[in-house]
Amino acid sequence: VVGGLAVTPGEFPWLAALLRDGKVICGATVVARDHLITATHCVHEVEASRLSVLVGVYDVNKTHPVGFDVSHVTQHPDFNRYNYDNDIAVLRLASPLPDNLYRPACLPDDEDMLGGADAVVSGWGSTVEKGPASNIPMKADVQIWAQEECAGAGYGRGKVTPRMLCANAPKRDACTGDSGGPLLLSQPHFTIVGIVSWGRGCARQGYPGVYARVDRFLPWLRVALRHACTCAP
Ligand code: 4AZ
Repeated sequence: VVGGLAVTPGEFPWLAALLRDGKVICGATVVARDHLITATHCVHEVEASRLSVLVGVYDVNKTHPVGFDVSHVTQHPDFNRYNYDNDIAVLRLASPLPDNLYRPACLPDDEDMLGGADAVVSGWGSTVEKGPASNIPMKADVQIWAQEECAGAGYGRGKVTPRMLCANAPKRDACTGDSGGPLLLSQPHFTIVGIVSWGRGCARQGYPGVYARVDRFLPWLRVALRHACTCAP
């Protein structure tokens, strides 16, 4: 996250780091005791046995990564590896997380009105473009763009599909390593509305962060989650 502040330990109890072969590669979000949401591009063609998640961990360099094993990955069947359309995946854990370790984020309502809303992005990604990953999670308040503005943004027509949304603020953005992590509305309760997906560089003017738009995937998500969401608002 560029232009952010350090997350306080325990502040985002749904925020997880995704490990591949024991190394942090992406973010993820806990939505039920045995399910997380991430980006398909983080797990594309990776076997579940190589994946684990850190939950309730703050400094990812202090705890030599021992994660919770991922038992199954559901990639979105329409993921497009060229334009990152449908960049969402569900991770199932081999065993449920201990109750005291996490709190799930909520899923959004059908087709929420999001243009102009204030949201927060968080993760262990770079704090400057091309910089190293962060040891501790960072957060930044960003604003969600109207869908029409986003579709006509610097990226050019057609690059941003209806399954994506744009968000940023001056000098604030997601960055490399934040992929798969959440964009959340904090009001009225923490709700995952986006998944960090792509962008040109980080915090460049006219090039907002682009996110998978979670409300477009609700029917698919409910099945992939086996109807297990247990966010109690
Ligand atoms: C990345 O490479 C990445 N500024 C994620 C988000 C953004 C750019 C790059 C958005 O994971």
